[in-house]
Amino acid sequence: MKEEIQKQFLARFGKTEAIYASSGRINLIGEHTDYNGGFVMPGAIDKCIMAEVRTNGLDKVRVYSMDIDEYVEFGLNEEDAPKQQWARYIFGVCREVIKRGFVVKGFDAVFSGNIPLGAGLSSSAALESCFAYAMNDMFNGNKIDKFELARIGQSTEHNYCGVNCGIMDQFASVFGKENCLIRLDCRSLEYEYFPFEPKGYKLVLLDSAVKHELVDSPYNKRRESCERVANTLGVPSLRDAEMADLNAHKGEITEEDFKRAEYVIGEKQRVLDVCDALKRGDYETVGKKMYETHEGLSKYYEVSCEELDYLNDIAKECGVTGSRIMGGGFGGCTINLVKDELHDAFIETAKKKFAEKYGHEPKVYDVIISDGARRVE
Ligand code: GAF
Repeated sequence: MKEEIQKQFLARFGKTEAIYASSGRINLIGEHTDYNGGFVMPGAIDKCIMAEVRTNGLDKVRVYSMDIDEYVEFGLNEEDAPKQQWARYIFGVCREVIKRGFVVKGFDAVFSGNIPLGAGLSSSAALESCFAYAMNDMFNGNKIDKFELARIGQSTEHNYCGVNCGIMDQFASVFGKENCLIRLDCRSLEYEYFPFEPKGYKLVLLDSAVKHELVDSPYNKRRESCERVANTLGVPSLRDAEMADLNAHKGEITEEDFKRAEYVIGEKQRVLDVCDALKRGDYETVGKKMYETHEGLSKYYEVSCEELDYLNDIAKECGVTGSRIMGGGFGGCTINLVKDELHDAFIETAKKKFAEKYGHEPKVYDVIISDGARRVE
């Protein structure tokens, strides 16, 4: 990928200078807890967005997306926002850096990536983190700390892309570390690296190929439900609520909002249980909690879909240790914790059964937990 990007850059803009990358992410457990001030357990993966970037001495950005085969130019003022969604991520990052009092000057860029789009692996966070990292390195002597780099990506989603996401994806993309999951407290941003090399198990993603699009999706509505309930309970966020509090206010909360909050409160505890289980090397418990999360996301939070529920059922039938829908939902992948000896048979069965029912096989990705944002050259 690197050579191809550099070749394209040379052809379009002459001379190369620096190349940056940032990763997609998985999340073992802790879904839809980030914007509720709760805990998450993501890790960056060995699939990334990579960009060659060089200052151009102009007051505009010129950028070519190799994968979409589109070229866009935009200025750096608020009114210069491009129309193309992919370019808005880059524009948003530039604006958020500038709004924080840091510097962005005109630059040229060519980028590409190998993170499957719409699979729930946070290709957008990777794009944001890659450019946030580049802007910091090229124009600001790396004065912006990593927490702020993650917040720049998150604000880009809020202010330029219409998704009121939490901090998990950008944090994982910026802070990712080889072979480690990150237990992140999304309220304080305290984090701890958890070595994750489960001997005898593999992490497998099965991509349903159902389109996953958080913009204009009910994602923001889920967040609003949680905020309404927290308000009714008189707490800053659902992180501060227990089931007893929720039950005590049952009469003041709609049935739908109640279910959403019930899921979030349960999930908060599951992340902590999984951390304890990981410390003991107890992968059976980890897997059990993953199934519980799926059940919650499907029946209470209602962000799953028929195809992902079916993949989850197949995993259960095959004796897979843990399986659940991963990411924001409304399509995308399941994440599966599979014993080595079951791996091949599970994948074969999942492909066959899924294809019989939906006419196409799910895509299979084996993932390696890897480093996050970095300068490659
Ligand atoms: C998406 C969002 F971007 C994250 O912030 C998080 O809420 C996730 O959905 C669900 O856990 O990836």
